[in-house]
Order: sequence, then structure tokens, then C-alpha cells
Amino acid sequence: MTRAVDAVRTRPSLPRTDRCQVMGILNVTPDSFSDGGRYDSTDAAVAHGLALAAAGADSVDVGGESTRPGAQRVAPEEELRRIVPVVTELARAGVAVSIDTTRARVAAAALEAGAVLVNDVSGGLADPGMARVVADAGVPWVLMHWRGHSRDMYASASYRDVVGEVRRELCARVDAALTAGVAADRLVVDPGLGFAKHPEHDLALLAGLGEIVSLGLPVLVGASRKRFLGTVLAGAHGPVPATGERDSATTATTVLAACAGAWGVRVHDVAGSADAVRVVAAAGRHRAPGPIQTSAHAAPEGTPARILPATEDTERWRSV
Ligand code: PMM
Repeated sequence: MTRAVDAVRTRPSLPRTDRCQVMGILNVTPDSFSDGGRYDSTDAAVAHGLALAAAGADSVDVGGESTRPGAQRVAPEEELRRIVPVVTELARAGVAVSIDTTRARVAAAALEAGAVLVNDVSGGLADPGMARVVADAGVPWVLMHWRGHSRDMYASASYRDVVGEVRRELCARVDAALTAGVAADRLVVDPGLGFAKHPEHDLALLAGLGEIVSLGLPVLVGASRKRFLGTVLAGAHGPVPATGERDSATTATTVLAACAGAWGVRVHDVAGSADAVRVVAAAGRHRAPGPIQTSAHAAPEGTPARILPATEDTERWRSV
């Protein structure tokens, strides 16, 4: 075992908090659907990562490969070239960095560079080596619902009961991760809005988030600026607003996610969501005692309480 892996073993698990966490998005790519090309130099990416943290992001999710519908894969060497210097600089500056990758090799390099969480949009399906990297490092692992690579993701966008199917497929990924030796308290699940899903599926999942939360694991929600929000805002006849004009709608989804008990949201515009999650948490602290008490309210009886009672605003990520 390398010293780097020993070092990451001492990294904390997820911050335990009564409020929804805000993960800022930093795509170091030329072609992501919203911010592609804006941060594809190291300096611009680091500056934006620091700005996200200053705006209230609890963590910054760095990605070096676009997952927009239709995107072609990039070579692992190119993904590494894009992300390693950015992760290194942000971690050095004290930012809690998450690495958005489906490749074990890229995740390992990012962890070595100081990342504290692996965000895998394939839920461990794309690279069989990912579970070992995550288990050895002992870091949290986001398992997103996924049915295949971006180039043809809509081919599998067919559901009879999208919430039930996503829940069952996430359970299978959780089982596989546990079997591979990843600790249960390191797992986060994500319904994967927009991935092999049409707008009606995304909206059903947003409405049914409580059923995903009832799995008893922390849930991350990535609705930010996605196509379904453009569709909602356009209505029957209107023009579809550009991605940069969907931030208020994104903040509305943050409120829905926080009220449903999500552990976190992944967003481009941090300021709106950072305010929103604080308002939801503050209101939650003033809720009258009754059957609906905590953000884990949808959990069935016997589900371990995973969100501590409020003592302070949040326990933050700590660096090693
Ligand atoms: N969406 C994108 C990329 N990574 N990760 C998680 N966990 N959940 C998501 O919904 C998700 C993700 C695509 O959006 P982007 O191009 O704006 O990063």
C-alpha cells in the first residue's frame, strides 16, 4: 500500500449535518453542456473553483470528461492532464475537492492529488477497478444511476416506473459496492437526472425523491441547468432558455431536494443554492414536534438515523 493511500485513509467520511450540502460544479472540459470551454485552462479552472468555494460551496466537483448527451469519450491521459493540476491547487488551498470520473486510474490520481470524494456517474459500472480504488482509499463514493455511456444514453431511456426502477438499480450498485469491500458509510446514491432520462422521467424522480431517500443512504441530486428545466421553463410554446438562464429554476430544485432529505445538491450557481439550503435547514429547526421530524422523514421504520440533530450549521469537510 502506498503512502498516499495510507494518507487518504485518514480522510473524514461525509460531513454530518442537518443541512443539505452544496457541491459546486467545475468542468475542466471544452464541451460540457453548460460551462464547457470556460475553464479549460488550469488557471481559469482554479480561479473558478476558489470562487465557488467563496460563494458557499461545501465542496467542488472537478470533472475532466464531458457527460453531456452524445459526448464522445476522451483518452484517460487527456482527462488526467485536465484535472490533476486543478485538483492539486484547489486541495492545497483547502477546498474539499470531489473528482467526477468513471475511471479508476483518474480517481486514484485525483485522490493522490488531494481529492476527498469520488463522484462516479456510472455507479461503478464503467470501470471494474473503481471499487478497489475507493475501498482502499476509504473515501466517500457517489454511485449515480446510469445505463450506459453518454454517446447513446437515450437508447435506454425507457421506464414503466422510473422511480422504482432507479431505486432498484441503485440498490444493485450499492450491493456491488458493499460486496467489493466499500464501507456502507462511504456510499452516496444519486438518481442521475438527465442520464438516460427524458424530462418526464426527471420530473417524476424529483417528485419521488423521498423514495430514493428512504434507501437510508445519503442522496445527491444533480438537476443544475439540465434539459428538463429548459423544457419546463419553455412551456408549450416559448423558446427554451439557454443553460445560463436556468439558475433560478435550479434553485427551486435545490429546495425540493433539501425538503425531501437529500444529503446534497450539485450545482453550477452556488450562491442561490447555498442560501436555499440554509433557509430549509433553519425552517426545519423550528418545525413543531410530530411524525415528520428530520430530513430523513421518508425513511421506513428501522432505517438508521443518518442525519444528526442540529447543533450548528454544518460540520465541514476537513483536509487530511
Ligand atoms: N451530472 C453531470 C455530471 N456529473 N454527477 C452526479 N453525481 N450527478 C449528476 O447529475 C451529474 C454528475 C452532468 O452535468 P454537467 O455537465 O453540468 O457537469
